[in-house]
Amino acid sequence: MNKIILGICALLISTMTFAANNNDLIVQLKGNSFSDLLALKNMVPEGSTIKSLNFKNYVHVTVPENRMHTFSAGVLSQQPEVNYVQPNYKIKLVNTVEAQEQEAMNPIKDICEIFAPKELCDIIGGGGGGGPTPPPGDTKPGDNPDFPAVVVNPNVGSDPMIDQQWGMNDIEVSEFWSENTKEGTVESDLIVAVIDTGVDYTHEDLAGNMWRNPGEDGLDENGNDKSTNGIDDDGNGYIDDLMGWDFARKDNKPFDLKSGGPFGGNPGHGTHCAGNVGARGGNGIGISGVAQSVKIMALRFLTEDGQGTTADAILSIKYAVDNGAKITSNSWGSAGENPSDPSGNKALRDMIAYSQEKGVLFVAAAGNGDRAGRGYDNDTSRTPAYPASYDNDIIVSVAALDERDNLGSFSNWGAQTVDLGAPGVNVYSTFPANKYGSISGTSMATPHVAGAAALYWSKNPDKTWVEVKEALLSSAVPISALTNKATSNGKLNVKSLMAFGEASE
Ligand SMILES: [Ca+2]
Ligand SMILES: [Ca+2]
Ligand SMILES: [Ca+2]
Repeated sequence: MNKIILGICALLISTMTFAANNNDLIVQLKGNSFSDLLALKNMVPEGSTIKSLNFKNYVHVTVPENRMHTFSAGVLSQQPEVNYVQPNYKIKLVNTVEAQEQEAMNPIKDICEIFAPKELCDIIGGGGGGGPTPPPGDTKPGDNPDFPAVVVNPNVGSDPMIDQQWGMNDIEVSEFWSENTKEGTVESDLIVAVIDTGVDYTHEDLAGNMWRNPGEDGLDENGNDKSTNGIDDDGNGYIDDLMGWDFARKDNKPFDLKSGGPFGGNPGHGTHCAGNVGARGGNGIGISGVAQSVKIMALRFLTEDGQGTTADAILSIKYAVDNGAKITSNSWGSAGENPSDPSGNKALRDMIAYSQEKGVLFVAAAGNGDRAGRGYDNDTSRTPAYPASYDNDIIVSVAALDERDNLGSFSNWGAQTVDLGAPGVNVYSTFPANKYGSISGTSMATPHVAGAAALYWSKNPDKTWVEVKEALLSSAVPISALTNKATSNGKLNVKSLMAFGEASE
């Protein structure tokens, strides 16, 4: 009886997966020979596009809408050459869509404070004038600035806006800096990939800490700039990828395009995250990241509307892992997966397993709650935040805390699935066009942990990812707000992190 019910359930789930008759799919072939691809080509309608994801025989298949009546994803999945078929699940900037949905239900100011610059919230919340106002200075495709020349970072001392960064005091990293700066700022070549909406790589407080791909930097044999010569100088499959790649627009300029204001758009999310990972410290400008001299690799796969796809997330993570990043900071979530289907979004899970195989730490936002903006338990929810809640060990899932050690009202938690808390309410950081401002979210907590991991790993380069994760969690300071709500029961503390393991042996 039970077996029969289970069987029916399984059938329903596999049918449901394709119920929308999705024309945007990720297909895993059993082989990757020419004949396998040819076989796939013959299985999909004429006019379909097939693009390799350069990973475990995965390909991205798009079937033209007007040919969908001749196509069945379910039938495709049964073909002998095909191992697995799944939708190319949509991916969102953590917050954006939820915020749109909240708009009708919550006081506008409350919503605004979750994700919009504070000064903008004040304008909106001030009332009187209709709907949300787009922020000034929207940037559009085509506005991507050229790469800056190599920036020499002056060591002139304090960062003038440091007092706005309550979180840096809270995690006791500033104490580490002051000890550290006696000997001058330690330069680190450790690479953190910010996989997001892009980064304003020209920002005055970020440009000096941007990763520069050594294979695309400098002059080629003809005396031309390798980053603009139109040649894939390092043969990594990407032309002129000096600072990363834009997988959404498929070009070499992963610039953070702003658009649409707080409701549904990107307020400069990736640039804000990058600032907390590693805005240049001690340069007399702006703020400081947790890691003051890290290398930030910019990988853009979320558009200015805050939207992306699983296929582009996979390509982004693969790029980070294959091009030298040790840590990825992931403030985004995938949507539409069925938690009762253990193979849901197998392609993304496989990619994160690859990150683990290569020892690249995957720091992820625990998620910003339900449609009403209330945080929930990722352990028990029917819609846990992904990828933060996948069971890959390499994932460090981060909840958001406020200045008084409370869990942000929007922040998800999970005794099994969330690892620790970090500053995520009213977090001050960099915005595009040399601007700065505060926003809130588990998106903002995540880069604090990524930056802390970078500091620790820079100091202890021989540690494995297992040891780095253990150090992060073991050194977390217990707080009541996270008791039985995170695997560490605590919050990030850089001072004890940097001291971790020093007393023993
Ligand atoms: Ca290249
Ligand atoms: Ca080139
Ligand atoms: Ca600075």
